[in-house]
Amino acid sequence: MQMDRIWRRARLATCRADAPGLGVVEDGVIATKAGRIAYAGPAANWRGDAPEVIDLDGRWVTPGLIDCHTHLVYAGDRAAEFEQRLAGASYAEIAAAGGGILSTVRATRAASVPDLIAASLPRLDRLLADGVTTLEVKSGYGLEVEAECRMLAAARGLAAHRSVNVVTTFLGAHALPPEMPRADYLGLVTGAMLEAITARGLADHVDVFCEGIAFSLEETRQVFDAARRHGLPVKLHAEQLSNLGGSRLAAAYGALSVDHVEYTDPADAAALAAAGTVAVLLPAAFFCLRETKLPPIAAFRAAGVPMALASDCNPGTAPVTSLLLVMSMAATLFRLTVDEILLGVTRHAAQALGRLDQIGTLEPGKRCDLAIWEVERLAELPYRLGYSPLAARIVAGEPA
Ligand code: DI6
Ligand code: FE
Repeated sequence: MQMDRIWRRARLATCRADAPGLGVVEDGVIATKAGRIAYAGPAANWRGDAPEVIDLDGRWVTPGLIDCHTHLVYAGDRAAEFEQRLAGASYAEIAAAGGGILSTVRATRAASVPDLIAASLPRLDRLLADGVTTLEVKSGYGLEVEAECRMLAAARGLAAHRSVNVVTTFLGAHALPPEMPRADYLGLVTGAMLEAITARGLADHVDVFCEGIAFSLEETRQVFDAARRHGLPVKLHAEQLSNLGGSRLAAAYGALSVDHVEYTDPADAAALAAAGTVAVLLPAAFFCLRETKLPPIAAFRAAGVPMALASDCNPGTAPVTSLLLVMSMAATLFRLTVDEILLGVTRHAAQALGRLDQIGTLEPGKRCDLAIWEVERLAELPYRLGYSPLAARIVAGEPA
């Protein structure tokens, strides 16, 4: 059969669910046709040709990496607050003095869509240099109808500037804007904001920061009910700093993911597994906050909860733009295995975005998004710190 492009002499980590471990194929071929994977498997079973045949000389190929939790789009920065924190001020004290999330809200409200895109592209470029082909971007620094819409429009707009797939999440329930009582803001999020965002097709999911310093379990339920009325799947920032029961609630709503989960009760793992909810681990936020409470990883493993990894790229608690560094942190801080780390940025990250039918594994029919690596062993990806051995990034079958 005639293909558009073929990569041969590749070592494949297919990450397929029906294969053990990473579904490795030592002498592999990948063929693409019309942007999709037409074949990914052993050379011995391959018959076909293409105008372009690329010899990878034994290089490793993984699915293009997926960063399934970011706050990449925002304006301004918080380097001065970082200095205050080094001098002893706490995150909570800075927030109480009008800094923290609200300082990013002020800068973001003042930015146009082109401003937001221009501010975000350098961060995006760093992620792409690590082999990222899909990323999620959340709103949540606008906290008013038009500013939330601008953030999401900017996130969608990134795909017009770079070869990357962007998935968007409405996180109006990130913080309380200073100008409005709680109940009124909740009404705005579940009413006019969600209506404007769905009418303009700006969001793929809805998320809430369920936390003592943010939104309660009951408020989370209200936002989830509103998301359900609009037919949008939900995700949750759950148990980052304390346990309000967010993971259990998220599982009850069939959430795609619960994210952070340091304070999640190990007993909740069974409910997450039954609901097919992914636990998204965010080791860079853990690191930056000098957190010591580890997520209940043994319970997730025992119950079979899929674990994903993401950057949480944000100006406050995770100013990181390297997914490879996050993978390294998952190894050293969380003791994830190399297989868990790689599945965490491919198959499980795709599941956390509800996109497993499209991306996340090397299987026929999926979009041909690949990362090609100049490494001998895949362990080199989390092993090295601050070095990207990416040889090529392929998006929808095309070198990107
Ligand atoms: N969890 C976090 O760690 C960030 N947001 C969230 O829901 C913090 C965002 C910020 O400080 O700007
Ligand atoms: Fe986050």
